Amino acid sequence: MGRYYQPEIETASREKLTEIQNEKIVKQVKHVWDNVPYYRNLMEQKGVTPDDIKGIADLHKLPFLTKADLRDAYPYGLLGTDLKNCVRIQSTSGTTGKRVVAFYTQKDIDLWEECCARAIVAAGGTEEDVCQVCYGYGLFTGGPGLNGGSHKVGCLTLPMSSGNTERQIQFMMDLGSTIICCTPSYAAYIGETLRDMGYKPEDNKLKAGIFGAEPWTEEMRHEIEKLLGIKAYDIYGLTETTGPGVSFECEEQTGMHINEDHFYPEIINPETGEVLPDGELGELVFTSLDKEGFPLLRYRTRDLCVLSKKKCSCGRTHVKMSKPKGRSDDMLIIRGVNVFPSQIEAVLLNEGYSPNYQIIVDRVNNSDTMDINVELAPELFSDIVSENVKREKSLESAMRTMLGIGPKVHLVAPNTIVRSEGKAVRVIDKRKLID
Ligand code: DLL
Repeated sequence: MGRYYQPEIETASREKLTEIQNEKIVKQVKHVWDNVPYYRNLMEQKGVTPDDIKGIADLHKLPFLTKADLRDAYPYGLLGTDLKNCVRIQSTSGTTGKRVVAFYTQKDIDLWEECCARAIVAAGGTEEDVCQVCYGYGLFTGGPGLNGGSHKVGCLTLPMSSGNTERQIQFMMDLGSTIICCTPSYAAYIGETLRDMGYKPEDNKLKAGIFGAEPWTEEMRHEIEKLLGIKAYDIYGLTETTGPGVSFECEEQTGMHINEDHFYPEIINPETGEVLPDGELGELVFTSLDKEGFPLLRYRTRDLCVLSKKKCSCGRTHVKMSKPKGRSDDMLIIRGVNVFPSQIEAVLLNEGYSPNYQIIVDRVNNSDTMDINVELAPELFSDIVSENVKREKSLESAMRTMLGIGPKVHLVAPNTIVRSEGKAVRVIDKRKLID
């Protein structure tokens, strides 16, 4: 295997790519119109029919899809084919109301795994490699996506899933892992643990890491590269489009090539929806060009990015996206888990607390922490310490059930959380995740 997994498409000329995209979008819009009444209805409201879409240049005529649509249509409303043709679901970590359930046919899985294989080959992967996948397996797309990609490349695949760092390290050292796939914060943690155990970077056989699912900075890249003695590659994706592998970094490490034969990207002004030219910062929107099970058109990711078609030294021609530079909604990513402040508010109200709270997110030793200060109403206030501790524990457990991760809850006295005159400041994010 050479430097590319699918050289013909990964290095295709712009003309060829546009031709492919034009052909696919016409078919895909027709497929969605015929099979997804929810989206057909949105098109009708906008007065657009498949006849209006003759190619990518007409894409702007189509309506957007948002997370709110996914919620409205939950679970089957955006399904693009008979359920009997689907072989898998994956889902986001959010819970009721915010959960995204995506459906895959076998063809969808194959294309997804090919996208991940492209990322692994771009990081130097071949059939000689031992690829340790420590993204979560299960509903989260990280483990299954990279696992499939690793198989396609022919690497010896270690389906470790996340956690149990001691076991991760034992397998890594005993089996000589050469590629590691996980969140950047977990990579840093593994690196620190190795160092604390007395290993030097040259003691492991790792050469590359494929890290994503959460924002990370160039500083963090350098730290991980130093700790593990590897080259660290970024990978991006979201459940709604497939999962990891929507885009990936090559050796130039100056942005992630979008697999634009499968996912057509646009950058829009998040306020007006207007499409912006390459080079401008805006919200990333994806149209899946060939997905059958969950064929989302013009899906607003809420990730703020810049696109660039500058020539890349790796030879790949696909457009590059910058690392996401923030979000146009209030979603937080904490230890790889997507968290919305509204979920926290829902738990508090459910449990009989006031909606006066503040979420403090930080990164300590490369691991995210989340503390929630919750103000007690005067009638709940108690100066019996054991009573408060009991309440905190019970709230922490309710939060863990809702969010999938456990924050630390601190009950605070009535009227101690500063009231804002404008929008309440619910989140204090002390992590410096954006360069
Ligand atoms: O995080 C898929 C994934 C798994 C990507 C493994 C990469 C590696 P979701 O849980 O649906 O899917 O979260 C998607 O995570 O909209 C971004 O805000 C964020 N995100 C994903 N990759 C990156 C990255 C997976 N490389 C949301 N850098 C997206 C920054 C990222 N943010």
